[in-house]
Amino acid sequence: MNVQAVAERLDDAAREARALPGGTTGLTTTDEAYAVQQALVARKVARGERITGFKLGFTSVAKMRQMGVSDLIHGRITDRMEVADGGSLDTTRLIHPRVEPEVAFLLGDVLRPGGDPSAAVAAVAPALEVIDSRYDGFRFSLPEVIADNTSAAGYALGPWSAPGDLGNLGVLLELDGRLAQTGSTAAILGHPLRALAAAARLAGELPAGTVILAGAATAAVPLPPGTHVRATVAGLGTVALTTDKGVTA
Ligand code: 0L1
Ligand code: MG
Repeated sequence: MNVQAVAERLDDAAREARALPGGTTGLTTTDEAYAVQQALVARKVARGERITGFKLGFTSVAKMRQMGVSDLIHGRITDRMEVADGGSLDTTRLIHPRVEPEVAFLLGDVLRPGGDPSAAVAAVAPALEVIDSRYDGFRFSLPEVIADNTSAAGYALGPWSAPGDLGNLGVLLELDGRLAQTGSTAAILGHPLRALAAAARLAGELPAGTVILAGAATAAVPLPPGTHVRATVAGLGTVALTTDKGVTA
């Protein structure tokens, strides 16, 4: 297994919106997988993308069940993936996008492994994450999805507010005004702040200004072109985007 070669295959697949068959990377360990992810993200940075933050995946039982895995994973998000709240996401550059409702944190202070996550948080927001596996049919092994930067493809952030009690807030996901998923922030590792603590444990030190997507509160749903999607987190508000052919995010 050649780290750079696998990173290049995944990068090309994303840039050409073309799925790779799962099971063909030769990846067997999570250490190898994170090395590939790092090389993949380095290619994005070399093209001018700026890392804006960190994401956690498989933080809820619903997501673990949906994808048949049982481990927490993490990836990087960049400025190119961000869609303004209420803005448009060009799905022509994606393969088979799905969307999920999340909670995002903004760090006002550095968060070190073992540090108090609530002391480091400046603000919290409702979020949408768009995932787009670079593997055919979202079929992959755990090392493969890690190498693929945990399927990260897009995100939108709603209004930031001061963090209150996030332990059990209702979460709704609507597509074109129809309810698609309901859940609770309690589904995110029992409490979204636990995801933040896990992020610091997994990533090492997280600097002030980092955005952290804490993970989905429900299973992800397919996101076809021409769809208006909205997430509501009780007490935090709403965040929305529209998928629109021909408009670059
Ligand atoms: O929960 C996540 O954001 C991880 C996504 C990776 C797995 C998937 O593609 O569903
Ligand atoms: Mg997610």
